[in-house]
Amino acid sequence: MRWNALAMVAKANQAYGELGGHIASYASAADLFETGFNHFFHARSDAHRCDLVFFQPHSAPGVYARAFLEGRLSEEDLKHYRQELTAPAFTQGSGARGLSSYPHPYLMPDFWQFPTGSMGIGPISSIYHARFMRYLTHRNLLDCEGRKVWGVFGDGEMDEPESMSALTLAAREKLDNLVWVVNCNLQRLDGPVRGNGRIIDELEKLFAGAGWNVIKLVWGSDWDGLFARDVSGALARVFANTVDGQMQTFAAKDGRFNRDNFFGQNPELARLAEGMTDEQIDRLKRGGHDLVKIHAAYAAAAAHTG
Ligand SMILES: Cc1ncc(C[n+]2csc(CCOP(=O)(O)OP(=O)(O)O)c2C)c(N)n1
Ligand SMILES: [Mg+2]
Repeated sequence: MRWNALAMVAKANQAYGELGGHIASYASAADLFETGFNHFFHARSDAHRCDLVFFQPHSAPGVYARAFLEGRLSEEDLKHYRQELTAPAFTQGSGARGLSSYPHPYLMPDFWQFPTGSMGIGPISSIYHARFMRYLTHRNLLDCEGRKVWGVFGDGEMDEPESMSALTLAAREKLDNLVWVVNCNLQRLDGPVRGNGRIIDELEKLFAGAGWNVIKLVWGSDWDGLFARDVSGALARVFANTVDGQMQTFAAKDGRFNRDNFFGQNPELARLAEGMTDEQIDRLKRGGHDLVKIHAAYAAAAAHTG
């Protein structure tokens, strides 16, 4: 799916260089989306009236790539990414309908539930939808018990005023039917989200302060052993002092660089990494790319009450 998403964007831009299409965003969010699709998001069925899912707009290529594997979109549709034209002259009789840049129920009514393309619209809409579903249930108008509203958003998107402005309403109304997944890849189009700070800590404070239950999924499983052996807290301390700009450098460099410059910061840390090869250090994952940890976080978030 990552490959097809990338190929779709690259081919569209080969044909028309001005189309654009965000290659890195879905690559970063793929594990977050797929864990949701495979284990948590409910489709409409006799047994379930369906969840509502607000997808990060510019990760749409990944959702199209998945729909293609499911047989819901054709190869011709994929070839018309960001070229949603229905006139036969444009599609050369291929039957392709084209795929809109961003989720858009007006352009693709049988595909997308909500428009999210203007960043911040998805976050605030998801809160009001969750609240309205509660309203319907409480007044016996429609039973929305067991249905969730999910939102998968970006860390840069959290800078939009709309993303933040209804947070306290969600807590006040105890909207435990609402789950947000904020992909803190530390990156936005124009650079790091917080070069000299730590976006995960900032967001934790903002959301917890507004009354939300916050789960930070930071480390992949292969860090568990290191944290267990770190009896003095050296690892936790060094991370607390590493800002996002530095984290991006560590992520971009290889195992040798990380042994020297990350674990090399003091003897305690260097000892922790002694039993590991450079390749193992290179492969240490962040939590957002560890399917087991993502599943555990989603399950905990979905089960939270109040
Ligand atoms: C209101 C608004 N402003 C600007 C944009 C253009 N835009 C698209 S993606 C993006 C950056 C998104 O960063 P982030 O939310 O961190 O997502 P990532 O790609 O890192 O997953 C911007 C500024 C937009 N879609 N909507
Ligand atoms: Mg980002």
